[in-house]
Order: sequence, then structure tokens, then C-alpha cells
Amino acid sequence: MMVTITNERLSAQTDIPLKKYTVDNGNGYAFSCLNIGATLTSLTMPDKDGNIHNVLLGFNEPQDFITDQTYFFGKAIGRVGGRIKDGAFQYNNEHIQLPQNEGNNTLHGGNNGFHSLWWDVSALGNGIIFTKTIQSETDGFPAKLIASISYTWISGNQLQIEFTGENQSEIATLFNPTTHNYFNLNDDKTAGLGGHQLSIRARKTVELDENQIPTGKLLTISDTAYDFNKESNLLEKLESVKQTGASGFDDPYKVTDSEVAVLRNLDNGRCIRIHSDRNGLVFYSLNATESKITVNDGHALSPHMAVALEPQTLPGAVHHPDFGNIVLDAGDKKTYRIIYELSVDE
Ligand code: FUC
Repeated sequence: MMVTITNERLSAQTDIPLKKYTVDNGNGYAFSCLNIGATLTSLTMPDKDGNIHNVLLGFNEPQDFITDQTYFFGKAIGRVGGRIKDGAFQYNNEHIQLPQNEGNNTLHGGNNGFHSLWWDVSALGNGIIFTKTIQSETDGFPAKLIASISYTWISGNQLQIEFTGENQSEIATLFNPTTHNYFNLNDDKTAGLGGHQLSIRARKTVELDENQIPTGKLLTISDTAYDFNKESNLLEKLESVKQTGASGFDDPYKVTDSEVAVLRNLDNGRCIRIHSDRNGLVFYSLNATESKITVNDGHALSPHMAVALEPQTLPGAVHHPDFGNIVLDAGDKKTYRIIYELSVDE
């Protein structure tokens, strides 16, 4: 592996320090990321004919990566991915209030979460590391958090995303980071999800209330539209879930294996295996969009243009202890990893 790292300034305005970093592994695979939101903006890989293309959906206008609070294309998400009911939790009988940015609830770490911060950047031998000291005043979560997010190429065309959080305070905080990449393995994103097959290693999803807040109950999904245990045609599954009245998938799956999902394209051979050390995967099929947004190559954004597969500790864990523990106690440090194993089926 011969890794090369390049960077370019994206904004002519001197007060906007937007920079893009590209890390090529020398085997036909490369990724690019931005210092705003520690965002992964592109991931390029070959297809079965050796044709190299980007498999992530992203904004066409760099400015949208700075201002967006809706789609989170490629964004690092933290301190907590998913929704927190009433934007609050109890810790040692104390009520702790968090920023509320979706009605009364907290989504994706609030408006000043990881996705909206400017990160410091350093090069590693095989990738890039973003670091940031986040004070409570910055994002509205308790405690000073030293956070880092690295994107590195590891053996076998695997992109590893590593999140580390260190609580440097006398009080507890929450840490359940993820990454919000939307995959579409077709060269032409306007072709939508045609040719895509998906499997998710899960037998249960989390029940959600009318505001998409976890109720604490798990639902068995065998043989329903939600069941992806057997590799399934994504367009057919979208049709069947729509017949239940849903606009698409926006559901947390309780995963049973460290290989949490496999997405492949039968037409061009591209395949992504997603590995994670957590118990949940949120599957979102980009159900609602505004057409004024332009994405890759200047196309208008449209529903179901790509799928987000977000490994994390199950949403709702802070209120339902069976779902896991996302508390980062005073002085504690935690690291989580997500790996995209990229390959091409001949
Ligand atoms: C997912 C979903 C949300 C949201 C966001 C962009 O995590 O659960 O509903 O729309 O992505």
C-alpha cells in the first residue's frame, strides 16, 4: 500500500478555512474529507471493469457542508447519534439537560454537534486524524470532551473510522458517536438504488413512537419488509415497506454480528462490508428531500438516492439500560471503530 495525502483549500474567502484532504491508497481506492464536521465527502473505488467512481452521496456546493442541519451527508455525528427523548437524562438522580434541536428532543448531538464544528487536522502515515477539545459551552453537553476521529486505510482496501472520546472533567457525559455516510454504488446517482442488494445481520428493530423516539421495546422482524437477514433487493424492499404506510426505512436494528451489513451492486460488482464493535445500526433510506439541494455532479437531490447505514450503540440507551451504556464517566476514555471493507465481485 502506497498511501499519498494531498490537500486543497475549497473557499476563496479567507475567513472560511474550508479544506479538503484526499488520501489515496495506491490500489485504486481513495477517500476525501473536510475539516468542517470531520466529514467524509467521497470514497472512490473501481467497479468490475476497473472504472473508478465515488460511492458516497454529498453536496455539490461546498458551502452546504458548512450550513446543513438536515441531511448530515458524510458527517461525523456526536457526542450522541440518534434521538434523545426530551433532550435530557438522569444521572445519579440528577436531571441533565441537553440541547433540543428537534422539537423537545435532541438529534445527532444538537445543532452544535460534531457535524458543525471546525476540527484540527493532522496527517497519519495511512490517513488523517481530526481532533477537537469540546467545551460544554460549545455543544451544550456536560463535561469537557477531548475528541478525535481518524480515517485510515488499513490492509485489504479497508477504510477504518476510529472515534475516541476522553472526558476531562469531574462530571459524566455521553458518548455514542457515528458517521453519516450515504452509499450509492452506481456511477450515476440519478439511477437511484437500482442494482443494489442489502443484508443486515439483525433479527430485531427498536420500536419507535410517533416522534421516532425508542420506546424501549424490540420488535421481531422475521419475514417482514424490515427483514434483511437474507440479502435482499433494495428497491423491492422499499416498495414493500411503503405498502405498510412508511415513507421508507428509518429504523435502528439490533445487530447480531460484527459484520453488521453488506451492500453490493449486482450490475457493477462493487461491494461494501460494514464492520462495527457496537450493538446497533440505524438504516435510513433518505426518505424526504428538498429538490433545491444539488448533490454529486450537480444533480437535484431526490428521495431514496442513497442509503445511510450508521453503526452505533442502540438509540435510546440513555433511557433503556438494556440497550447499552453510553455514559462516559469523569476521567474515562473510549474508542469505537467502524470499518468499510471495499471489494469488487467479478
Ligand atoms: C437519520 C435518521 C433521521 C434523520 C437523519 C438525517 O439518522 O434517523 O431521521 O433524518 O438521519
